[in-house]
Amino acid sequence: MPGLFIVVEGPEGAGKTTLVKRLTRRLQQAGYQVLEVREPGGTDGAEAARALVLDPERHWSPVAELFLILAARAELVTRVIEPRLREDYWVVISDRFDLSTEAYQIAGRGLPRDGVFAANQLATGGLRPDLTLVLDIPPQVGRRRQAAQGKAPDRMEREDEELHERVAQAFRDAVGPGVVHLDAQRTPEELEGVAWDAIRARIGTP
Ligand code: T5A
Repeated sequence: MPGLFIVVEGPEGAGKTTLVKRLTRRLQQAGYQVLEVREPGGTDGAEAARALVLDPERHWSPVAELFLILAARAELVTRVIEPRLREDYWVVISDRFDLSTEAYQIAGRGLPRDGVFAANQLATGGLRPDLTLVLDIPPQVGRRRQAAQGKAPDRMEREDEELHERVAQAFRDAVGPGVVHLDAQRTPEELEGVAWDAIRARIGTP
């Protein structure tokens, strides 16, 4: 597809949302049309699934949690992301995508890799990010940043330290086509600079 699909990934509080907003501005200044999305979310149905899966009052089995997340992803991909990527000069930038499923549902919850990959393939129709920027940060540092914001923790944020350590390790270990690791303990300005370098390298802009 002619458009570019960029994903920002990492543990809780790594600075993903902050970076997505900064990169959106940079890309727009460079003349691209940019669509910002978050996962799970981005359509009415996907936002409803997000509210269900992150509701701290609800209990979901790991498999049910996976399917709520994948229901949201299927909606977002088919209704929003793919139509944009079919057009020139469009960049879709997503706050999380399928690497989060590997980190949380496979490494964190212990679901079987092959089954999760097959279900994700069905949900996405095989869509893969062109570039995945992984923000590496010790989970305690990210969670301290979140605590400083004073937000009520959601269902995932209430999980124990061991799960969050497995999740962070899975992000640190991630490799593959288009995967670039960035040190999330830099300042937001520095992080934006190195992320922009990675994007320029991918799109070939001098
Ligand atoms: N989930 C999601 C799954 O289990 N499986 C999946 O497949 C998917 C897609 C989504 C939840 O869903 C789960 C994982 C998640 O638990 P979310 O809201 O996307 O939830 O995830 P969070 O990580 O909880 O989002 P946050 O908004 O809390 O964290 P961000 O976006 O990483 O961080 P951000 O930018 O909001 O910044 C947090 C704080 O740090 C400061 C900011 O100002 C803010 O106060 N900050 C920095 N401070 C110092 N240096 C920097 N470089 C900073 N950048 C930001």
